[in-house]
Amino acid sequence: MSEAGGGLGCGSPVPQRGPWSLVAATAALYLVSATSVWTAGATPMSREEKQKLGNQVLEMFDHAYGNYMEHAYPADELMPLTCRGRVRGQEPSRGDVDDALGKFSLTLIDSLDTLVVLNKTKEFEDAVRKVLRDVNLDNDVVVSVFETNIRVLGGLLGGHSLAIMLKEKGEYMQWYNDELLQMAKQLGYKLLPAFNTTSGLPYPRINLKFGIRKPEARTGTETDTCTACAGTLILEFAALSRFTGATIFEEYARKALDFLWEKRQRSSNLVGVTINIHTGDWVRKDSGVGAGIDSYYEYLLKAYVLLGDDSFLERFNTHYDAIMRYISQPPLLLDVHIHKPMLNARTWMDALLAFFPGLQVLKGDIRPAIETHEMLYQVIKKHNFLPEAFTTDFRVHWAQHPLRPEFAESTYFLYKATGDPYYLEVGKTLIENLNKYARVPCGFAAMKDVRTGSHEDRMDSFFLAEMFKYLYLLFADKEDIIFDIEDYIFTTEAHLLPLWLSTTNQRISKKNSTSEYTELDDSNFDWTCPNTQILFPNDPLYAQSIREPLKNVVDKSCPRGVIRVREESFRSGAKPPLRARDFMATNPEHLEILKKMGVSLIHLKDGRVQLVQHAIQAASSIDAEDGLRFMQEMIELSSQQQKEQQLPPRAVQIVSHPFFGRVVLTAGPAQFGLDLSKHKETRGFVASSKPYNGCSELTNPEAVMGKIALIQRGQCMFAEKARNIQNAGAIGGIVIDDNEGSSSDTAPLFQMAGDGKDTDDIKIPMLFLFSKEGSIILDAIREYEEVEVLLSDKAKDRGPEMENEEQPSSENDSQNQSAEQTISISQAVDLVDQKSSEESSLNSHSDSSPADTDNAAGISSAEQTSNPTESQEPTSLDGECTDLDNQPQEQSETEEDSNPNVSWGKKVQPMDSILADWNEDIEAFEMMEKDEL
Ligand code: DMJ
Repeated sequence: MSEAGGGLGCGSPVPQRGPWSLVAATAALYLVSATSVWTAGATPMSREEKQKLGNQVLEMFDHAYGNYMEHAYPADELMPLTCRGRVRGQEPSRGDVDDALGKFSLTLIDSLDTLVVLNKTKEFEDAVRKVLRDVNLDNDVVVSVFETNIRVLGGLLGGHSLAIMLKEKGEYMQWYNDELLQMAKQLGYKLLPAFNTTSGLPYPRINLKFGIRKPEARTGTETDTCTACAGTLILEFAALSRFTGATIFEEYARKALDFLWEKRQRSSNLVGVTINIHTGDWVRKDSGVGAGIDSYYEYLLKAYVLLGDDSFLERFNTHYDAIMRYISQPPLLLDVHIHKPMLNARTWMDALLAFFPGLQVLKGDIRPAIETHEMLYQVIKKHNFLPEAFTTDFRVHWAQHPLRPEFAESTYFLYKATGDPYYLEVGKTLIENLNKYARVPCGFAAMKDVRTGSHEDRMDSFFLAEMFKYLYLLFADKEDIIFDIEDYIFTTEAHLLPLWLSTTNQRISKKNSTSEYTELDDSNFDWTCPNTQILFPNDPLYAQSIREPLKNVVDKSCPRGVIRVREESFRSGAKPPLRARDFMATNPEHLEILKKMGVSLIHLKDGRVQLVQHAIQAASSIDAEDGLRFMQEMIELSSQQQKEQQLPPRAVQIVSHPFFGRVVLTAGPAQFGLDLSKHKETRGFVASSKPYNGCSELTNPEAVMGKIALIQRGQCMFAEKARNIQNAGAIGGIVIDDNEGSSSDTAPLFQMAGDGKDTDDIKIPMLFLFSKEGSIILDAIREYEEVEVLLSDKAKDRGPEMENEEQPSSENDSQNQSAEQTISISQAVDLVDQKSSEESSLNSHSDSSPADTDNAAGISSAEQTSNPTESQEPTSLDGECTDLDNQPQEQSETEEDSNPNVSWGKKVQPMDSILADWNEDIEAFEMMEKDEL
């Protein structure tokens, strides 16, 4: 997410019509006026230090951009671990994530205006020439309309905006003749067929060459799109219309926004996450400010700023009120159900919502912005990065982090609003963490798991479009930038559009007639801004005083209930509702409460207990609602326990020159051999075993003696390989998958099972790498011969000296998604297991190598159920807090010891699977609706 107005520019012609414009103009003044102010509380940062940090950002950008240009261009993205370009179709598909890739040199286009912001004008000139020379927008490839709009159309328009600015200055870009704009227009026309629906909402995907629906197009059958996908077009499309005079783009984008507005849920004024583009029905009725909706809200407010159209601000404010009423639970922002906005839809937050404090700054609502930002910062301090999702009690829910810029963006805007040097320190931490944990020799690699520090072979284009812009601007003084950033608005991808567009060609969009440039008479506009001190008290310690009470909100957090406590729960004398974590199946009082809530308890033959709720059997609608909440909590609890019983992935870190620990590979553990979570780590040089499959006595014991042996998967049991390399004197082993192209990006990791016999004789640690990760080590051997690795449960501090310092012990909150996320009123859900650990069901995991006997035995699924009342730390809402962060690790180890058949499923969820999980969540709520509570 990006934020408006670097830039909103109080000097921009914001029409002063009623209270709406006052709010935006107020925010504008924050951005303009506070840059040179600092407040007491945090120590001010010297100009030298700011410059040093700014230079560091420049160096980091060079490292990212330089490696992209050298090793990946003209491909869309850099793969920083394998140091090559990501070409769609040549790599295993990552699902929806790949829809951003259109074989149009995405990263180059997305980086264009960053080059100018970072004062790299020569490089910009060169980059523009390359775009004009090399980029083809007519490829037979199906791309996301949303991503192509924000990254490519936005990138071209941002590039054009700054190209004409430079040209006007008279030094650079003198040859430029609107070529980027012509490309933008060409692309705009390519996207238009997507809008050919009765609703006017665009199809989510389009074939750049063949459009929609034609047989060759391979797209056009989709029925749903996300709200943000349909509602994040207006800035780019309106800019395109106003730059070119072709009105159609702005009209289409307006029509889509009008439709979404009409479809808002009228009683809550919220919108759902996905909508049917033909019928306009909400498909997913959960509602938050993060994934799937985020930039819809952002664009309403920014459309008002850029286009000066009051109706956008009215809509934004209506939604904002609803967000603050239902979703905002400071410092948290929790998804709710659009029809039942007092019911939380989930117990976790996603990383995309980190843009929201920035948007609140633009709106002028600073307090909740400070609060949410502070909460997010504490999560970051704990995990070095913001995990893709984290729970309300701040545990990792999805552990990956694709170097998202939203938190940096909000940090920048809060600094602009408050002038508090605290936010400079926050930015410094972001820089340090990026260099320490994400920097690899060939760029910056996304984190696959923030807990282990392992990497993904991925550097998204938004990292260059957004992250470096916001970080650079954070430390820059006015004179460090060659143009006035206040004259521009940031799109969601941080592309810059000039605010003068607000008065250009304005009429064409409304009248759909002329293609002439029309200067508006601006006598109606008030060019002054209100005094922001009314909203932002004249207190230098204001921001600090808001942060202070939240100082330990993450570390000292009590786990929160799944559903917010309803107002009714506070009615005097009423007992608080029964919480799932307190429930005991043997307590008669609890059974009575269950009955009142319409929940029945069924004892299964195998000793487990099923809970089923029939809301109509509840004593009252309030009890029925309590019952729903109870069921949802129980499912969460059950799913959490499953996660806690599963082993987290391990890390293989290359520590020798030139990697120095900077490349961390996600590895699967073994159910036998040295347990790395207990014994910290094993470090050694690697050597390939002979035979490579390790299935017989090694013929090269002298080569593997005292080393970590590399063995290929297949042909015999994992344990047999381990014994053979151990007998040859190896101190550890890495099994590399024999399925070419397999990767933990696309395949679920698993544990290597024993051979069904006693494996106590195996003392060395064994880890498993998929083929792609394994080939990074094999390539390193080819290139550098001596390659040293560290096998551990979590990446260790890196850097030239690779200090052996220990990091705090890893959490065990696995990100594995339970198959039992959905709750159904009439559907039985296995929840409570009376026999606890005795009950475990064996399942063979999907073996990608059928001829392979490695996994023939002993792999179990995560289907073991357990009794929440026995294993969950008792925690009362108002009682003492238990630090859950340390708890699961111990719990897991105990369970793992007592049950060697523990396994874990998918460790990393690509975005499409995340969306699939969310779909499961929402199905549950659809069921709730049907039950008409
Ligand atoms: C960016 O592409 C944009 O900010 C978008 O709106 C959502 N998030 C990504 C970066 O995380």
